Amino acid sequence: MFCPRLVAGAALCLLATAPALAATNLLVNGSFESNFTGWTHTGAVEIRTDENPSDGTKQAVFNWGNVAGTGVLSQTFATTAGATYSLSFDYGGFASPNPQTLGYAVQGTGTLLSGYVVDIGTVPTSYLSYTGSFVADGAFATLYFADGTSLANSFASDLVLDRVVVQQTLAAPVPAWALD
Ligand SMILES: [Ca+2]
Ligand SMILES: [Ca+2]
Repeated sequence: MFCPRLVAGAALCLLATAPALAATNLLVNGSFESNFTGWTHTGAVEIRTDENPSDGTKQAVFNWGNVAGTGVLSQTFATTAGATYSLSFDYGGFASPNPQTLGYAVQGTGTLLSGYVVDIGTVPTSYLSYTGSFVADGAFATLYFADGTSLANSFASDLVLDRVVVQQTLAAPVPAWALD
């Protein structure tokens, strides 16, 4: 606490507060409102408006039509080694109640986070939200999404992704040498 003495007997005290971490999305175009801007995409993934986006008017749709789940999306973003980040996204299946499988991973120098989520198709898309966290190990990390839906389960169902957000939640610890 910082208490400069202004006049006899009176002190103005400023509470010491940790610098607030701005809750900004570190990803470019995480809601796909600018189509694939900021994302690298391969395989069966496209931007659509007609499967009930969870945020805005556009969404990423994997395995649209009766094709196997081959779509991959990725985006690289700057990180601070040792800092903690959250990853969140909305996902769902659209149309027939076939299970739609979405793999996700965050790769820095090593694999920082990975797993997969599954949802069955509904009309309209009923979204589920994933939230996870990871600790960065370098100056950059890459977020990957990969469709793991089989050809059989892709028939009459699609996998939908929207509102992808990466935020820093904790700063890197102060190194011990700086505390001396
Ligand atoms: Ca969107
Ligand atoms: Ca499909």
